[in-house]
Amino acid sequence: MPPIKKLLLAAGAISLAFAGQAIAHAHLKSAVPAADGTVKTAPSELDLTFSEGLNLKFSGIKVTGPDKAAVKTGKGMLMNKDTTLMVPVTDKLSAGKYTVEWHALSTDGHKTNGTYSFTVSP
Ligand SMILES: [Cu+2]
Repeated sequence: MPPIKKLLLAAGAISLAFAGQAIAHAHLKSAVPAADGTVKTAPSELDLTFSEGLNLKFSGIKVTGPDKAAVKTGKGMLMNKDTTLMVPVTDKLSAGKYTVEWHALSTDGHKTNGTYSFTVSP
């Protein structure tokens, strides 16, 4: 077998292995306000519920608002058997679109991250 073909096979096997593992990691299952959702009242906290328990020390969110301005958030805490990350929002959110960048370390030691947005209607 030519070396390049061996390499491609190995790469394929590795990506398959990762794809299989990814199912067991902490994925964002739901959020309040919901991902891609619109709320009429500015939220005073964000709740992110994951498929697995999290390690609080290495999990968190970064929120940015319209004009890419950083939104002040408080200290997060875990609920629901450590699967829900609750983060208080210190700033009063005005109308606009907000982006939540999250990162999580699940109790099985795997890191995941993602981004979603929600909108506060005027
Ligand atoms: Cu995992």
